Amino acid sequence: MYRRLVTLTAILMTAAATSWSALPAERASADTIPAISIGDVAVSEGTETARKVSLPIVLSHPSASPVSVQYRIAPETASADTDFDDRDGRLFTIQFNPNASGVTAVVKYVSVTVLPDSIDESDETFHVTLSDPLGATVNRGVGVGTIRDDDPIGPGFLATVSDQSIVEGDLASRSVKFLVSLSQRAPATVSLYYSIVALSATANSDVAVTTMPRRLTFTRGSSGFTPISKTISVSVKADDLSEGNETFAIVLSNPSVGVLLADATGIGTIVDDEPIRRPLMGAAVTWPTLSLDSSYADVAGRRFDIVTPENEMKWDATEPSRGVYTFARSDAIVKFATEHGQAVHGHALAWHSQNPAWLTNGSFTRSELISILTDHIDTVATRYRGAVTVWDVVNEPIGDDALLRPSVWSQGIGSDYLDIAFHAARAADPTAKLYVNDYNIEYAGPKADAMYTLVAGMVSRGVPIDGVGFQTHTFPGWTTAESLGTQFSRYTALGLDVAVTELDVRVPVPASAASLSAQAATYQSVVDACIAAIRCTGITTWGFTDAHSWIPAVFPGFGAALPWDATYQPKPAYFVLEPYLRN
Ligand code: 9MR
Repeated sequence: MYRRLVTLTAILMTAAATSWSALPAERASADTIPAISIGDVAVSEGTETARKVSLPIVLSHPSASPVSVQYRIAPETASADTDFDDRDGRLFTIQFNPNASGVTAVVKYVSVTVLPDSIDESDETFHVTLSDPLGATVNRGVGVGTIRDDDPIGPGFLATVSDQSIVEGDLASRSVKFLVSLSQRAPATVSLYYSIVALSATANSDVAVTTMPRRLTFTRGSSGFTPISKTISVSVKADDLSEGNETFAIVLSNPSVGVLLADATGIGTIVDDEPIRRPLMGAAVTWPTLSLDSSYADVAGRRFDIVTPENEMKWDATEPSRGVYTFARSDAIVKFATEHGQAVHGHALAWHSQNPAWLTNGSFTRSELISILTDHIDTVATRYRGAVTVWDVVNEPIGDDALLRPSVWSQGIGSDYLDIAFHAARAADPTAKLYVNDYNIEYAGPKADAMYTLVAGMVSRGVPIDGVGFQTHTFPGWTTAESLGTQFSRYTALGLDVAVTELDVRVPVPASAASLSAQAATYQSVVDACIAAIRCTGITTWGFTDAHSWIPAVFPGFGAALPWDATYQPKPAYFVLEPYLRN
């Protein structure tokens, strides 16, 4: 244990102007020296050998004009032992900006070095004395503080690491999540810099970590410090050892003083046996633009893994007259995708919208409608077997009222039209993943619940459904990683895949820098949710350039919803997606 009773002396100098030479008139008389005091001096953070001491310096000043104060920490006069050092005798400047009542406080942090001693430790008291610019002591400027050395800062005290798990990555790079907990009695906030200084794999040594120092700031809650969850990147080198679970250790250090925090060691396991994938990145594309705009075709062909025909596989495009199929445009997109090594997300086999007049205006019996539906699905899904890897078998089955949406299908066949459509799709293409796709199911609410009930019912009946598409037409702040993750997890718990299928984030136009930054944050939330959900297969944006988007026509005053602007320049949202996009 240590005992330190010390005194810090701060010499304070004041000036009304920021320039030291321009002393204010009020400085001429001791009576007009602004009242300065120090309150609540406390150690705010630090380690065994270096602390920061906070000095809340309060100025009570009648003037509305700003006042500059210069101060110096004088060599300490420790009354018990001399284990504090001032920084370097430097002059510091504080700017006070009096508020309406003329009173302001500025909290300054002073770094002190704590020299080792062998005296028993207890709470240590020190005081800070301020003096006026001429060196005379201002008696009001005295503060008393306590260093609680009983709460050791350094080895033996600090952080514990637990709960490590892989949250994302592919075979060459992973992110590992770990939880750092802090247990000590200390001031309300404690900052700790850490770097990953050691990592050892017991199975094979193919893991490396970034060692850049990072800062953790712990805040005290009612039951101690709130643990902090952190994610670090590790790169995994190829090796020829047989892969098994690999155990590694993370040791935190405090690079500011080089002290190793020995207790801050955690063990984690990399489950190499489980292939970890990046989400497939996709975009909706339209054939007219793809065929006419070479910039559009260039980005579409190079940057995405999967493309969704925005309109070309809808019923009005593929079967405009009963039994007469027109596949020129959908074929052209499939050819484009194949030439660019891309998969196709088929959209959509059964929907209430974009149906041809013969279908919506016809008076068909239930059994005729079932034949029409299954014939169509058979024809289209068979044609694109092998190219289409995911089908939106049914699009938007739930209405905004959270009931089964009225449509030619639900009204003409009944609620079992979904089961019929999925069975027909599986029969036509046994390998494509079969999805139901909808919007406004990205957050809790009656519609999300109705979708879950619908899908859970299909699963329980053995209907061949593989996944749920979350369209995610949203605006900044609306869709959060948490809300999306909560909805994802309901379906992944059923053994289904999930995907973001039509992402765009509309903002008022013309877009401001602030709204584009908020937009990027929402894109990030979607990426975070998809990365965190092991069964989120991909993220598709509805278009990719603001030059071609459905938003302005449907939401007047809004637009700029996509990652590339109208001239194909990347926007902040692009840089969120970039790590996952193809090159
Ligand atoms: O982007 C599509 C637009 O070009 C069409 O005019 C519109 C017709 O309804 O459909 C748009 O795509 C929709 C998609 O098929 C289903 N989810 C909502 C999309 C935006 O309306």
